[in-house]
Amino acid sequence: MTTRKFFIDTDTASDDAVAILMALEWENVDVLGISIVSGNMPVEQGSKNARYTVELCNKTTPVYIGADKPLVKKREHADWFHGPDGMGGMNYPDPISEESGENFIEVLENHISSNPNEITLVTLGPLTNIANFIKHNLQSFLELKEVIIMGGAANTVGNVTPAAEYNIWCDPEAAKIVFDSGHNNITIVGWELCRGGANLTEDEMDFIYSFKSEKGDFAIDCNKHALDSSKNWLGDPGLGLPDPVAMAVALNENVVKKVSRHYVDVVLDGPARGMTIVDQLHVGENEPHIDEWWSRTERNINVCWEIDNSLWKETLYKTLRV
Ligand SMILES: [Ca+2]
Repeated sequence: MTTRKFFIDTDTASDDAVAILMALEWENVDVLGISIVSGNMPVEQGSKNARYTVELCNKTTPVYIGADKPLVKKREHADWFHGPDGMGGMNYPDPISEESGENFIEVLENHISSNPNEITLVTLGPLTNIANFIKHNLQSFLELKEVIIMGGAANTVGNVTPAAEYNIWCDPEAAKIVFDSGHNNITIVGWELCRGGANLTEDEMDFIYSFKSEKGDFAIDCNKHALDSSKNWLGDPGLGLPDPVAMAVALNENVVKKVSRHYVDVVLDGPARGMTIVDQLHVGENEPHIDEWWSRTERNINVCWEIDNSLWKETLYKTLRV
């Protein structure tokens, strides 16, 4: 079986941790490195949470610290959602390993240069690190095999404002740089695919506990604060796990049931700041230049519209049973 090479960019809180665990436990995936970006957590706490997760999986995957603030906006964290430590207030012990002192941009650049068109980049946080990478070496970025982004909400409601999903809202300028990069295989897995029927029900959480595995317990325990927040703030019963859903899409190609390519833009200003607008019907192509904002006609992003919820959950279970 061919080994696939992954690189993960994350603002590690509780659902990121489960997504990282999934990639580390997936049989034919080699995670080359994990870069931390400011988002859910300040980078120091994100790094700690990522290293704890790597150690839980008995791996030595290097963790690199990236951008400690968005390109333009001020820092916004989400401890109110994920708990003060980002891990449901579980107060896990400090990891034994230190983060790498290397610059993740140079490390990723070297990996891509050694493995052109072979590396899958999965992003689980705001896109600041990736925008910085593009600004440093666009050509290298274009030589990634694919980019899977947990982010946005394709023409639908947001979770942090009525219009915007958290990751894109945190650093919309960075998202725009990534979306406009010219890479021909960028896929967005929006928040709308990670709620409702994608949420784990009480029975499904009990099912995971019934594995009696350390990783299964960890996956549910560290998300308890997120479970309550989801219920209380968003009125969405069950446990939503956006980053693991995006990771399932990256790991298992059958999870996505409907995907198509569109022009996607990011709103940079005003009350819809951070909103992802998808030209769902390609109207910009029918009447190019009819509107000053919609004069572009290229399709830049693969937009996921539907996933197989049973298969995403099976993909998750597979990595927690061990
Ligand atoms: Ca995240």
